[in-house]
Amino acid sequence: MESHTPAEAVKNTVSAGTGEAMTGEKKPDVPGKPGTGEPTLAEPTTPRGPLPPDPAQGRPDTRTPTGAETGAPPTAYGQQGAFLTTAQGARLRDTDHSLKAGPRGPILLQDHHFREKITHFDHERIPERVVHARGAGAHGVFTSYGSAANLTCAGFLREKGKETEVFVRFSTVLGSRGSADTVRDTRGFATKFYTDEGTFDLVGNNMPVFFIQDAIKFPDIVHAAKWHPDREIPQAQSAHDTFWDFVSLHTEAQHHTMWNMSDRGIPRSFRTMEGFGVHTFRLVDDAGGTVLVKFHWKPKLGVHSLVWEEAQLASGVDPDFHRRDLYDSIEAGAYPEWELGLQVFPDTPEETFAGIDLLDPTKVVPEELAPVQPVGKLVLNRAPTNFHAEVEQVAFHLGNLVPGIDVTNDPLLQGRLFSYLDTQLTRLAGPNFPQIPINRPHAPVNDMLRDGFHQHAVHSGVAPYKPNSLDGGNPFPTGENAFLDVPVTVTEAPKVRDLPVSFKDHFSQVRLFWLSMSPVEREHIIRAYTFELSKCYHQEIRERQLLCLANIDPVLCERVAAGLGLPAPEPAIPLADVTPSPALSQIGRQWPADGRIIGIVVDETGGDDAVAGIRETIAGAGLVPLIIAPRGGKVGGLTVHRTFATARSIEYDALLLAAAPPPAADVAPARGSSRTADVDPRVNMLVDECWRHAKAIGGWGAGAELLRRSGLADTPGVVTQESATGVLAAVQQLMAEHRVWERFPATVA
Ligand code: HDE
Repeated sequence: MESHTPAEAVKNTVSAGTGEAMTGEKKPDVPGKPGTGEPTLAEPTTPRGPLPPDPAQGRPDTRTPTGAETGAPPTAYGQQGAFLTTAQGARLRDTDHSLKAGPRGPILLQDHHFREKITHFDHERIPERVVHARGAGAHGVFTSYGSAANLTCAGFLREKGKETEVFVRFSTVLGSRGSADTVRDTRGFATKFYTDEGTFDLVGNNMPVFFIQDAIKFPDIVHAAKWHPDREIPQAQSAHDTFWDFVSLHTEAQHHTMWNMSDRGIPRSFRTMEGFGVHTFRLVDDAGGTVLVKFHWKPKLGVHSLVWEEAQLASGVDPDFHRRDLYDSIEAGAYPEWELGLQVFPDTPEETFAGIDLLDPTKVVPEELAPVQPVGKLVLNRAPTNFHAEVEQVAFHLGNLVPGIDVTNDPLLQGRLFSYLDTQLTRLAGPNFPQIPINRPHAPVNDMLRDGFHQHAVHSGVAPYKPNSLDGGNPFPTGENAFLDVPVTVTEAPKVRDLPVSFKDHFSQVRLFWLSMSPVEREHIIRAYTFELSKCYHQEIRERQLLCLANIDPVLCERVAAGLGLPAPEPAIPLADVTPSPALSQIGRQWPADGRIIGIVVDETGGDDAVAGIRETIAGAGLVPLIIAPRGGKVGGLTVHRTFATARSIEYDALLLAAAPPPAADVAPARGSSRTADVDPRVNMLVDECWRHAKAIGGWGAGAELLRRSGLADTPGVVTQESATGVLAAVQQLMAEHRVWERFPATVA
């Protein structure tokens, strides 16, 4: 391979001077056009300096699935050498013109490069996931605290300080791949632990319960919740008739439905979501002893949500809101972080704890009854290099278990064990998807799986069967560090299509959730039900859902009924007597504000002298300061990050006003009388939005004056002082509680 420095390369490519961007080749002259003396077909100009290949696009590992080097020559892989080639490695002179019968003629079938290029392009997309199609992922590291050593022999959990590489994919459930991030929905939280003992996948959600108790109903809930089949609308929404038709008829879905209607359905970002394994799993220790556990992810920054108006705005203003936040925070070094925790229960034959059936995935065990015990830390520190290769092609599977972790008989979990492997056969086109780089175990593999579509390995040996003598009997089963199917006794029972009686309680835990919410969270839940049911066309569906709400709580039912203009029905069953679980509420605690974003509004002059210092203090505290100015570029020596044309409340966790910028000449003035008509209307809108979205707001100097004139200065969470540093300190304190909820006194106790 010829080697050139990048500088030489650029010089060489540009010097061709043909107007053809960066190809380094001359355009063939067009016959009939007054000639330049150049031949009709381009001479092979042999560019001396194309840019060297991007190292990030290096060839995949040359390991076979057994972990051994294939010894394959490098030419077997793409993205090598300095020059453009066909997929077969033949160098190309031109990739911008198809081969034609004359410059004005039709394309020739013999143009193999054209056909190869277009054919490959035609097949670039793979089928999107049937659910969880919209998502984003990142790489990271899991570090074990060693605190689970007495519970499991799984090395990645047992050894203190042990680091394990992970890949996490977050997702919404209902929308298509291109749908918006901030819709009201459950979020997927799937983690692939590449452990030394094989890959362990924890394929969970940001809610601890599920809509159905038996996997056989999954197609029903998904068909009901996805778009209507006739028009394929609405996209990524549960606010439509078929969803509410199903959940109102199928009351075991009521618990998960209330989680969706709560603030958990509209997370602020992936890094402020909890994660749950949902099902109960079984851990096995060295001696074969077992406990039942539920997995929890606890975000370092706390659990925070958007407000509904923000979620709706973001769907239009920035549909990639969560994806962007994930990658921006990683890039800024504010790595998203969670603790993995376990709720631990004795493994009794009843598989029940405090009267709660541990096999029922519509139930939680309140943390007050079984505390979540931290066992390790997850840090996401690397964005994908190629979204398709990693995020699209990653394939999770509940059956990816390691020694020390086993499944239970939860009927939802049992069905999932089938589904995840099955779906990849279509989505990733055949059975060899575990060989795709993102899916490759980091533990050595020595399976006897052979051939099939997209086989990457060149397996050696003649006897891929057991027992064999021809390959010396290899490979050998072993009991050492091997996966153990816990020999749980399966009770002798008739074959039935049924569920345990304990699964029939569909309302008590929904009431528990409702009563555990703070007043402001209840207010949000009421509004969410009212919004969603208002979007249904069928009166009988609304009425049936009100009947369900009556079985949960009379205040909830009455308020939603009032919003719909319907009478509130009486409950059909006695209201459950439950003890609330404060741990379920998101509000009322203080959290670190790391990586949170503070917008600073300045004018053409860049605000006052305090701004530069304030910006540094914010960045020094691990937060992200964004300067918002009338125009891009620099103002008063400050780099502008957002302009008035692009700044909306959704992006900021708090807003500081260092100025009261006058209206720009090209912006229509505010209509009607306004106490702040002399201020740019977009700044007024930003301040109003931040106030409505319960965000901390501060101002000094002209900024404080603007807040006073707007009538906001004496309202909760608005700080006006002359000292900029004093304002910032007060705003940071407010941010620890995430929002200023006092602005909206709740009307439900
Ligand atoms: Fe999934 N689910 N699921 N699911 N699920 C899929 O697998 C399925 C369930 C979850 O980022 C599919 O590769 C069935 C519960 C996540 O790639 C599919 C049932 C929970 C993801 C599938 C459930 C989940 C999926 C679609 C009922 C939380 C995204 C594409 C028994 C504990 C993973 C794919 C990613 C994806 C089936 C219920 C979480 C079809 C049959 C409960 C996070 O296999």
